[in-house]
Amino acid sequence: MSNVQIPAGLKELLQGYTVEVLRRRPPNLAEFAVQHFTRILESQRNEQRAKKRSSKPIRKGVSFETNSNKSNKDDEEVQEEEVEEEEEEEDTVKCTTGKYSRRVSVCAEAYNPDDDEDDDSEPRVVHPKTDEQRRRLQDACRDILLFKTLDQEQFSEVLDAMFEVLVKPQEHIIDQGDDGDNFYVIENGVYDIFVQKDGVSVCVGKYDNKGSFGELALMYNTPRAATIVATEDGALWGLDRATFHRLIVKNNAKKRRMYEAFIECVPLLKSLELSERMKIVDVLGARAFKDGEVIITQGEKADCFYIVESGEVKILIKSKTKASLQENTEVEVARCSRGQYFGELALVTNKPRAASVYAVGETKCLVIDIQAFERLLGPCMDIMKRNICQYEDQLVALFGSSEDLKH
Ligand code: 1OR
Ligand code: 1OR
Repeated sequence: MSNVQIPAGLKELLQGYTVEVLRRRPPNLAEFAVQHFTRILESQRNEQRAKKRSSKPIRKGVSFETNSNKSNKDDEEVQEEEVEEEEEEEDTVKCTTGKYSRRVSVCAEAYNPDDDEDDDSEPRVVHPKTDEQRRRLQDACRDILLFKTLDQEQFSEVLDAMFEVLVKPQEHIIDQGDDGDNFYVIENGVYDIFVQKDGVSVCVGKYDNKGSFGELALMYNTPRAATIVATEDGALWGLDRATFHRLIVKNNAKKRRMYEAFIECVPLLKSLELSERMKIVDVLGARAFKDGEVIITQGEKADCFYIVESGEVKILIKSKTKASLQENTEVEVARCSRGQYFGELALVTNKPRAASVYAVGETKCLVIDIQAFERLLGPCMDIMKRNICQYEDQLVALFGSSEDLKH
């Protein structure tokens, strides 16, 4: 027996099964084992497809502008490979429940988070992880807005289902126009966002070592809305489409019910269509702050926008040269309460935060990340810019000149 080799991953696989048995106490262990391991196998296939897909565009060429110059032969080869891939996937559909198969027609399915009742009875996806992997995953997911309204049990199901994806420079994680397979949380790495404009791929932003992407195609059954390319070695955590649907999309129905009435009353969002306001609800996160807690620090890099849901915040600015004020003294310049917004200035001007913001008493804020802000709040930009002009006037009245502000 001494020379028997234990295959890599066996321990984790059996541990994962044991944990699930203890957690769910199934009446038939053998039947549950078949379901459990089938689900792992399906997710592994799904993961392999994701990797294959993300490596495929490298072959196609990283330079977007030169894509149209590809020879016909290249096109044919790529098409043939795609046909082969689809055929392979059809095989997978035959021998599984089909839940993990890639969609054939992305827009055929109407968006209705409430109508897929069978989702709840499905066995959970579990990708066994080492303690070290789980710790890294938890760190990466701590500030993910889409996870903020999940309860403890749902969050832990999400963590169980996530799998690690290591990426190389120039690797395409997502290609605009493709069907959605996974949602991704960034552990590290910088990722450029490209969007096609008049047939040319334009870089419209980037993710810098934090955040998440790939939720839109899964939420709305639409083709991928942007291309995401790694600019350096990086690590991501993927969440398969079925689990995303079962936990996040279903939770969105609850979120809409919870925030619809409130969002309707936010003056800034009045000019949006109801469907546009609901899209904001789908991607927002909720955060609670204690009395005196810092929400924004003046001078820091900005990555999100806030709306006060309850309580109050005070906004303070540091002055460095005004004679009557000591160096670094903070002066209160404004307060925001329910329905009012803050944190837009740095996102609009692309500068560091212009002021610090603190909670006054227990305060709850709705938070929207910079990508969703740019994507969804365009129609409200005029109102925000008008208010920003008022900041300038106030600034001059208070400090004499905007040069006196220390970022
Ligand atoms: P997805 O599933 O459509 C591509 O796959 C992902 O890129 C998308 O989900 C978002 O998570 C992410 N417009 C659309 N999608 C974006 C954008 C974006 N930025 C990131 N993603 N815009 C850029 C905003 C900075 C608007 C461009 C007009
Ligand atoms: P931010 O992203 O720069 C701090 O982060 C936020 O405080 C800022 O966006 C605004 O949303 C908010 N001057 C600068 N920022 C202000 C001001 C302000 N008021 C609110 N914020 N002034 C007050 C005008 C009544 C001018 C100060 C002299």
